[in-house]
Amino acid sequence: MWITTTSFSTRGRARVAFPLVTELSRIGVTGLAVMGANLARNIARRGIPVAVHNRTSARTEEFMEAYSGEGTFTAAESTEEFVAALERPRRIIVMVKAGAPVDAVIQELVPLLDEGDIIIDAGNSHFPDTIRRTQECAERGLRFMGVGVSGGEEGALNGPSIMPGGDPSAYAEVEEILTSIAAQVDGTPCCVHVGPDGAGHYVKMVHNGIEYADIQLIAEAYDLLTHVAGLDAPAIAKIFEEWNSGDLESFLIEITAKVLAKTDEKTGRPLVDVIVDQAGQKGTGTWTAIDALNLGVPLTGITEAVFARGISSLREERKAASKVLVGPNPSEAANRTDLVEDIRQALYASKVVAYAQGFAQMRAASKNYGWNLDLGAMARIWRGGCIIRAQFLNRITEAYEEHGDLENLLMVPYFTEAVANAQDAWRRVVITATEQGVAIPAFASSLSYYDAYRRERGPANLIQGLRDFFGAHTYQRIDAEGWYHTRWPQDGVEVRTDA
Ligand code: NBP
Repeated sequence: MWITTTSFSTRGRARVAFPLVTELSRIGVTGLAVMGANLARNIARRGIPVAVHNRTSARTEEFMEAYSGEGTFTAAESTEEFVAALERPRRIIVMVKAGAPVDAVIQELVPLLDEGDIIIDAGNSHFPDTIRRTQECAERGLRFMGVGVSGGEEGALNGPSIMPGGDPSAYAEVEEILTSIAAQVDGTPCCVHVGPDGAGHYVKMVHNGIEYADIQLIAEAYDLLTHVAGLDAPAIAKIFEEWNSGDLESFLIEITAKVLAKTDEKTGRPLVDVIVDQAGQKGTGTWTAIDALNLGVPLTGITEAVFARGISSLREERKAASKVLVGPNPSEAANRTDLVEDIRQALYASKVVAYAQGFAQMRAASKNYGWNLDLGAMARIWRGGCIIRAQFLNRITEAYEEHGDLENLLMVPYFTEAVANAQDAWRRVVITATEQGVAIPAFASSLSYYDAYRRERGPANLIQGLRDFFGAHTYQRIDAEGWYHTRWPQDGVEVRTDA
């Protein structure tokens, strides 16, 4: 039965009457900024009654004014009303700014909830926070889920990629709702239970890290096409459009063509030429790099992408340095006819490396945190809805299906061959960019990773010798078991230290 709410405050605005439903809602969403509002609408459009709430109730009013006709919503002004509007076990999606706001919302909810109720943090929370919150909620008999949601506002509304982490019993209570609102690819929802506590937010974090690497590689290709091949933005847009029909087919390549093709209405110039070259970031790339360092995983592509955003933000310093620090003289030879195809291949090979590194990190994290991640399934749920959705992810899923617990994707024949075929072009691009003075941190570091990874014997023997010399850190020998130290400055005699 529909009744008209009288409890909803208007905070000085004209009173607005919304139809309110007396039946209990199956799920609630608190936090009605762009992501929460769109998720609530997505759920309601599937015929599921949703309770909605926001700290500042004017936002709830605006939501109801705009979208109440899209489904069955119960608008709650207070947290108490919100909780009372939900069937049990209560399922509450928290979609507020990551960090302290999530804790504030949990603190408000906890005293109002009953044993077995489920709090679902669907924002971009840092996984250690999710592990802590899971523990704190469990101590009060509540089930907590950390759920990664990718796809931006459009994805939240029409079908995101969803990475749910948390207790399997809690997932069972929300599986039907989450899989119904997720993007669907080949009839499969882009949503699968990732693992316990922080696993969902971890996978979302690495997804965002890979997104950083993907975007940085695209930016480096654009830089080379502009400053070495001498092409303008509309010409480069056409190149990206062509690239989107091959191996590189993906959402990011598709929107790169669109961004480059856009003309600025004010100046008549390509819009990209009037955008300030200073990249923002919200932290997930940095978190990914930090955890890779903690785990000892070489994650060069994503980490260089984070550093590249850092150097982009030093705009005033770069302006001053451009007048002082000299680069090479531009050479005509650089503008080869095959340069565009070389750049395409360098981009593809570097992308393979970035994904190989990201998946290697998830493998290491899975072991370290005890998550038992199904990496093939992670690639499968990234095929639709999310920012890094790409054809390419099918190959990664197949690789895990065929080869099981892979140490590194580069060892799968499909990727081994792809990189081997691209390597000559990749090396030419790195050489050309270096000769021309164009920074290509992600291209170059990915190639260096490839060269380091494929070497049976690298130069770390010398590093160990030096460490033993100045710090008696000891070393292992290639021809004997055990650990050794040489008394370098004293008598030069080698002694076994673990015997
Ligand atoms: P924002 O990250 O901009 O957060 C705004 C929301 O947080 C508002 O509802 C605000 O309520 C609420 N909030 C804040 Br701020 N402090 C609060 C507090 N102490 N108690 C209760 N509520 C509080 O919203 P968003 O862009 O929709 O993103 C939501 C989450 O989704 C974030 O974690 C974000 O990182 C993640 N995410 C965003 C995207 C994207 O494309 N935007 C994509 C994927 C994931 P108020 O109205 O009262 O101020």
